[in-house]
Amino acid sequence: SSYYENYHSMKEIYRWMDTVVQVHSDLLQKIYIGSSYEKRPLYVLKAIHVRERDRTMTTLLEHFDFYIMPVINVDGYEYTWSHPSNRLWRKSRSSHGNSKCIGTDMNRNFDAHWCGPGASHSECQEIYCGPYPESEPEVKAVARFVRDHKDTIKAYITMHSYSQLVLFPYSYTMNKSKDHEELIDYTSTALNMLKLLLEEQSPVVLDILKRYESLAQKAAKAIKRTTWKTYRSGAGAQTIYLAPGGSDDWAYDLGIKYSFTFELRDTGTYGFLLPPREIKPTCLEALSAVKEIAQHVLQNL
Ligand code: 0X9
Ligand code: ZN
Repeated sequence: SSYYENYHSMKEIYRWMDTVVQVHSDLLQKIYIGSSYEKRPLYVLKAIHVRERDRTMTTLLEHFDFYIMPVINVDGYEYTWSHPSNRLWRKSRSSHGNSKCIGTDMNRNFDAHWCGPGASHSECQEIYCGPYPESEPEVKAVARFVRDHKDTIKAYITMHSYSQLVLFPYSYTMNKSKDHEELIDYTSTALNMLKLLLEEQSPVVLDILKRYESLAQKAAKAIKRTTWKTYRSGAGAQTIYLAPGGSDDWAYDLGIKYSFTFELRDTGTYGFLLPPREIKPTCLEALSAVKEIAQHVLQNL
């Protein structure tokens, strides 16, 4: 099986980053954005425009640069390899003060209603928010990078697993964000009923209905077309649970309207231990959703 059909250690991922930027030096740049608690480097890959085989990809890359951070929790990820009994380690590997437990939940450490309901002040909890916002060097590095590029960043997507969801803000409150209607499927629910009532399948009607479909649902539908997997969409807090301090909500409140969390495969059969054979199709479907979002952003520029 190929490189993309397997899981890799941090060492292998670092090597891979060097190789791809070397082989595709016309397309990719490696940007150092800081270092982790255990002093591992944090990198972002920048994909710049170049002729691609894929036409939509060519168009998108003509208009946008893509910044990709393969791994944010480099220490935690390495720890899952060096300590196989902790294969599902979630948090960072930092220690603050004289705590008896290690690690902060990086997705509770961003400065967005930091440590409100849905996060914990207890160091030993999986959803420990850390001693203060951006206490984790990895979170600080990402936040600084996004802040420094906020005027040019049009969309932000953070990849997680698992549950097969396309989530948008907010997760720190049950309240709707001001862009809720564009992002969610309120219209599609209403319009699907209308479609049923009209029993109308004419291209004109379908086209009108399509234009009112939410972006998150469009992304979920792109996935459906690609691999036939079902992803649900909705606002984070309303769809799964209240969870403050996440990077998506933080990026949204910074002014990045199109901010999403993808919860990738599966829905619980294997959960966090997704079999390697599912990596490639999962990437393929996620990419189709990314493209759908990028196209929407392009149309609404
Ligand atoms: O709880 C989380 O951080 C995410 N789920 S996971 O199982 N991958 O840990 C959901 C994140 C949704 N967005 C925010 N909480 N902001
Ligand atoms: Zn996650």
